[in-house]
Amino acid sequence: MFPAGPPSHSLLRLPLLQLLLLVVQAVGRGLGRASPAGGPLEDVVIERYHIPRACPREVQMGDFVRYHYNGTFEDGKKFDSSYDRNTLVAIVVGVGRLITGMDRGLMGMCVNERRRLIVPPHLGYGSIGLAGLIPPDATLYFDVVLLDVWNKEDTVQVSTLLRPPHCPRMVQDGDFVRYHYNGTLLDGTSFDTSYSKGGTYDTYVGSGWLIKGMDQGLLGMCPGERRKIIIPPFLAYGEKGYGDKIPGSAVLIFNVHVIDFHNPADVVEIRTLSRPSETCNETTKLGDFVRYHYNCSLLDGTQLFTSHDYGAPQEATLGANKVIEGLDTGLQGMCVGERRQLIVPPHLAHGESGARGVPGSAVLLFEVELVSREDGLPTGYLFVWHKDPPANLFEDMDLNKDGEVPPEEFSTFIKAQVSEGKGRLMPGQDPEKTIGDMFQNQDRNQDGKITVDELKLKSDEDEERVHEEL
Ligand SMILES: *[C@@H]1O[C@H](CO)[C@@H](O)[C@H](O)[C@H]1NC(C)=O
Ligand SMILES: *[C@@H]1O[C@H](CO)[C@@H](O)[C@H](O)[C@H]1NC(C)=O
Ligand SMILES: *[C@@H]1O[C@H](CO)[C@@H](O)[C@H](O)[C@H]1NC(C)=O
Ligand SMILES: *[C@@H]1O[C@H](CO)[C@@H](O)[C@H](O)[C@H]1NC(C)=O
Ligand SMILES: [Ca+2]
Ligand SMILES: [Ca+2]
Repeated sequence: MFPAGPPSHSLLRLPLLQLLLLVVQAVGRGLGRASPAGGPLEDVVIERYHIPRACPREVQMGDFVRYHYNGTFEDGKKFDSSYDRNTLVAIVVGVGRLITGMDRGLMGMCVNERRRLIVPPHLGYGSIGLAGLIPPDATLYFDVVLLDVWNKEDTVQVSTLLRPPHCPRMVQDGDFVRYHYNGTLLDGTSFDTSYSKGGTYDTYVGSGWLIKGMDQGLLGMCPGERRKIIIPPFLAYGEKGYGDKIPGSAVLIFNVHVIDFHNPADVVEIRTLSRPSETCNETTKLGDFVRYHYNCSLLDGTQLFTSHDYGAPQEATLGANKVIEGLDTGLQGMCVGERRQLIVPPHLAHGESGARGVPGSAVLLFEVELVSREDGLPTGYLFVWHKDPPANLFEDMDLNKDGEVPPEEFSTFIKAQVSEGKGRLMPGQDPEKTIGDMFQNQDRNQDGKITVDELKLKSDEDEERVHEEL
């Protein structure tokens, strides 16, 4: 994707430097070496007046460097400066592209180091000089600060800063990762950070959404892991750089903190923490009405919700679309008293956009404990008979035989059916309310009593339900 060799356009941007190079080559091959100008110095004098405390790497022959410099004569008069052009030098060092004095003077330099170089004429522009700029036999004084160094043989360098003791899985190609990062150049200049955006950076790994170096550097990370990833420019933004923050041919350092990741193919991960073996003869299934306690957090441990805040267990009918899909699945096959850990990927939770208190694309970690289980009712039903309803339903309901059924008679009748095990009410709601709702349904003209016709009418209408609902 990016050419690994030294970029030629950076030379075009520096007409003076280009001139210097051409002349240097002439001097180096012919005049300069053959007849040294005879200055007092044999070699470059290097004064390392600022050496940074940390120096993970020193400039070697063939490295690509970026640096700023000032050039002055012995009398202090400035003849050149990268600052004046507002462009630093980006070039391969030690291969004759610079004057020999500079090629030698940069060797062994650290990023952020500052050096003063004294370059004798025979390692500079010799006895000819450079028309209009450098007089013959000039000794040159350079002040240099190194900002960047890399080599086209470089690979992505990864160092783990913190690895959580528990690593359930590692990032693979195709995973969707949520992470925080701080991005700096080698000299420490910050160019970007996820923290300024109010959320994690979320992306697929290994699908070309990221610069190549990042696609590589994130592989194998655990949830919660912190890494430093150093990326050479040919695996980052190349010769062009990016925006006004990332210069061309810059090495990038990313400090990365992975919050969570998942794969679009993930299912709910279920781990049983404890299970009461003796009483576990019945497990939850689709359609069951369950009550459960839960704690919900992000993978990094951030607590989101807990049923303990509400003082009562959460209630749900499994498969009724009342809870996230991951819970509908994760709560099946449980027995009362069982505790589970569920890891729910976002496509089975709150998706890419998240929900109140839940970041988009977040993986959720649940701890659930099943409190109770009962058979549920089909959707829309308030009551079902376990067998056929009584043949003389209205007569049975009309307890005082006056031809009408007020709420009191209705309620007494239904409660009797339930307690005799002949039918059951919708779970999860106050029975009084359910019975009230049933009465309302049956009392077609809303006069506060059910007549035999009203009961028939309702039954005829709901032919399908006649055997199950009143
Ligand atoms: C070069 O000159 C500028 C302006 O005088 C100064 O700020 C800078 O520190 C000097 N030295 C280097 C290495 O750039
Ligand atoms: C980024 O920098 C901030 C401020 O220094 C720090 O709190 C945070 O932990 C850093 N994040 C990473 C991923 O290194
Ligand atoms: C399960 O066990 C309980 C109590 O031991 C019992 O009441 C119930 O009928 C059993 N259920 C099944 C399906 O065996
Ligand atoms: C949730 O957290 C509370 C308080 O830390 C704890 O008592 C409870 O056992 C946890 N698990 C469940 C399933 O509620
Ligand atoms: Ca009556
Ligand atoms: Ca009526």
